[in-house]
Amino acid sequence: MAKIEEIAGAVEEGKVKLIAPLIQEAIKTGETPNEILNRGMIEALGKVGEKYRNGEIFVPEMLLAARAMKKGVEVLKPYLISESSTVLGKVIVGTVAGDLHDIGKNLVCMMLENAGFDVLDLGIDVSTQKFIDAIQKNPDVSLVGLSALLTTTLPSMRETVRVLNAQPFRERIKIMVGGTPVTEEFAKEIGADGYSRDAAEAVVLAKHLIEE
Ligand code: B1M
Repeated sequence: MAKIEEIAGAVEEGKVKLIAPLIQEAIKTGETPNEILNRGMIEALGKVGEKYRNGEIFVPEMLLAARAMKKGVEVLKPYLISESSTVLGKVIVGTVAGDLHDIGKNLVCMMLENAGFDVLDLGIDVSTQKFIDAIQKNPDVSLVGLSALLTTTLPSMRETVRVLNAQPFRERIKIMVGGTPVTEEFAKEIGADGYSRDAAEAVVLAKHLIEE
């Protein structure tokens, strides 16, 4: 079996201990870090989501798969990160209130850092007030990124953007949003400045927004 398939299997089955050696072996055999991340891990987690939706697995299995994925990202990080000498700007990122999903948000943070952004990650379940406090404490922030993975936390995203839009600091920041249930239309409707589908697009969007 190809190493990438073994990695995907280990993520799907939540075999955390197998992940690091499998990734190291895959790298040795010439697989690229991006292939390992996309085909080995992100796709596998997508399958886990489908199985959960179909009632084939439950939250504990989903949690184990998430742990395996996190371990994998940790092992891959040094291969994915390249030291950037320029600082493009400071960005505050967080998963909105009520939402505990952070794997995608962490990838977005990693890619933004990689591209030269100074990233302040507020974590998960971030209240609107926490976003406001962080923006006020960091007057050099030019970008704020909100992530949501649940249809039930889209209202939190909407509310945070609504409150941020009414703040005196709004003129100096741009707001970008993302996460599976978020769409371009939703982003426009709630008054965010931009939406991106994945971490790579988030970097393109972030660069575009700070140049505007
Ligand atoms: Co949850 N979960 N989960 N989950 N989970 C989903 C999201 C779900 C789609 C599964 C399903 O039903 N098929 C479903 C949501 C359904 C819906 O709302 N319509 C769901 C559910 C229902 C739940 C619970 C409610 C289950 C329960 O308790 N009954 C519960 C909610 C907890 C809460 O948040 N309050 C829950 C819990 C969990 C775990 C804790 C077990 C775990 C999360 C662990 C963690 O994150 N630390 C988990 C997981 C792992 C998933 C799935 C399987 C995988 C999510 C993931 O990490 N994907 C997920 C199914 C799925 O997505 N297919 C599912 C990989 C990641 C790389 O992709 O996060 O989409 P993603 O990020 C992408 C893009 O979306 C984008 O870029 C990223 C990288 O390319 N992006 C941005 C994300 N944020 C961005 C921000 C940006 C720009 C782009 O700009 C700022």
